[in-house]
Amino acid sequence: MSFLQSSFGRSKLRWAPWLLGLILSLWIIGPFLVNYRSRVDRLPEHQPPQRVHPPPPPPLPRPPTAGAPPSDWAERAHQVRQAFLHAYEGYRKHAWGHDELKPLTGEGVNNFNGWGVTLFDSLDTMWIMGHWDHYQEAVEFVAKAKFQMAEDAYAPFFETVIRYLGGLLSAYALSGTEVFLSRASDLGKMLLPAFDTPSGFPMYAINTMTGKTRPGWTGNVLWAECLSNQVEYKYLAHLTGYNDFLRKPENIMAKMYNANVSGIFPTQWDIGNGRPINTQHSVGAYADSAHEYLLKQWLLTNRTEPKVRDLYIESASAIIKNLLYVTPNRKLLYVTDTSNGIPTHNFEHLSCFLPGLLALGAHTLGDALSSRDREMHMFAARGLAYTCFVTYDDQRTGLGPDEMRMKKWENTEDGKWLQHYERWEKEGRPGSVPPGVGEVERAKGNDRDYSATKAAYLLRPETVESFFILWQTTGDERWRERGWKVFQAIQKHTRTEFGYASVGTVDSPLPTPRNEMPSFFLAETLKYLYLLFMDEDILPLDQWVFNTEAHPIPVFNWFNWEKTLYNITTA
Ligand code: DMJ
Repeated sequence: MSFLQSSFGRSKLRWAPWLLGLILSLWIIGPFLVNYRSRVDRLPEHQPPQRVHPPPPPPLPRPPTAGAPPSDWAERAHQVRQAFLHAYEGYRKHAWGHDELKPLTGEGVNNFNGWGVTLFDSLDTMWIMGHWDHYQEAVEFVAKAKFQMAEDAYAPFFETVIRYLGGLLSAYALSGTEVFLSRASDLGKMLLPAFDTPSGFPMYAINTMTGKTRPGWTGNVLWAECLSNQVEYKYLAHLTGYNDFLRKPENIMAKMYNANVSGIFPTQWDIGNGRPINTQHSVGAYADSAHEYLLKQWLLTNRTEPKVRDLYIESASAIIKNLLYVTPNRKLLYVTDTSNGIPTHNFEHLSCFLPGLLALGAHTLGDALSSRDREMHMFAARGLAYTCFVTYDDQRTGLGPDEMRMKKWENTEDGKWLQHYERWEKEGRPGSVPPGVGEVERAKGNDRDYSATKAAYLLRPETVESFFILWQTTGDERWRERGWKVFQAIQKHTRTEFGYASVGTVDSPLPTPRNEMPSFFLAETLKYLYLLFMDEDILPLDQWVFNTEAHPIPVFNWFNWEKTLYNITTA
């Protein structure tokens, strides 16, 4: 007989041991219950927006029905999938392990560190298109990557971040294959010494073994180089919790917030004092992806960082005001660059990403843009993307030149798009669209309102990238039809026995091919065309942010502990 039984056994207090037991249990498990309850309450805030990790593989397009013409979009998507296969298998067979394929001679070339840039840049496209055998083989290659280099060699920081690091992070996000995250973290760390400059802006190139850096041709830093690492490093910081991955690129953003630049940021910056050193304004080379990363940083962290959003709005509105012009005859809308406020009237293929960016902004910024501005940004997007298309459609190959000189008005100011826009508004908005947005006839002869200053087509993605975003944001099928025309021209004029080749002269019936197939053709051009033709919305724009090399990165929320640790202020 136990002590408790003997004391309480038959007395009125015989329930007391049970009561004591209950109190004791509550005392032990109570705090857990309370804690669990508050954890459950906090969960929604901690959830990344509607993402299952990893999401199931995307659907594949229908293979063509025997003999039928490719009349529907699934069949067109299938053709792009086959084009990717031709390019990748050429690389795999003739240039495996090298950076890029020489598509005329069937050899490899090492022009981006010699680590196999085409393979890294292609990982997510293979996943999206469901090329499983090639994907699996590539995983094994990536698993062994060491990112080593000779003592006197240098990796270009910008290209290495957007192609290798962006490729790894995207492949990890899509597939959940852990080795991609490990390699991304290795590479991210090896590149960090590039930020160790007095300003914190990255040096042009770095040796991944020694950490030694070297400047580029300017001796300073281009704005695109400063602001084209935040998307990749922010996501990497979120995945790993490694402080420096966020601190170093955020330090650059702090310099931008305090730079007191109103409107467009100049193209060159002093790597010592972190101040602008020229007055050139551009959306083309030297600046392009920096404009992109203002909006995309805001989107990436689920629209919670208004400071960077406001920089985007200011700069996009200033671009519309100062850099957009229409040509005198065909009223082609274009974006140019200025030096000391004087426009050059050059229009680069590289700038054809801008219409997609403006459309993405108009689509996502909500009340942060007035309704007039939202409509104007959207009209600018449509007009610019259409001009990009016209510059393809006018040529005998159907491919667009890399750079053009646009015809200007006698009085340059008369060509400013904003003037035409405001006049159109004052006149009661005649027709349904402002000047520079309507369709034009195909040019006969040389009456084009522009001439090519660089006549090559380099397999670049910017035009079809914008078509994809315009299709996603407007649902207007004409963007898909235009993309289909571009794809057919690519098939006709750039396909070789071994892969696809850039061409030297777009306005010639038999263009001269060049012995180069840039990795961005597989990472970007074919991916955007594929997504444009797929009927399913595989990567919704409110859940994924494409880095500047078209690598989709998932939207995420900072955890509370991250906000505290990294000192992040959110709205
Ligand atoms: C790509 O490597 C990237 O899109 C970059 O931002 C600039 N352009 C090339 C392709 O044209």
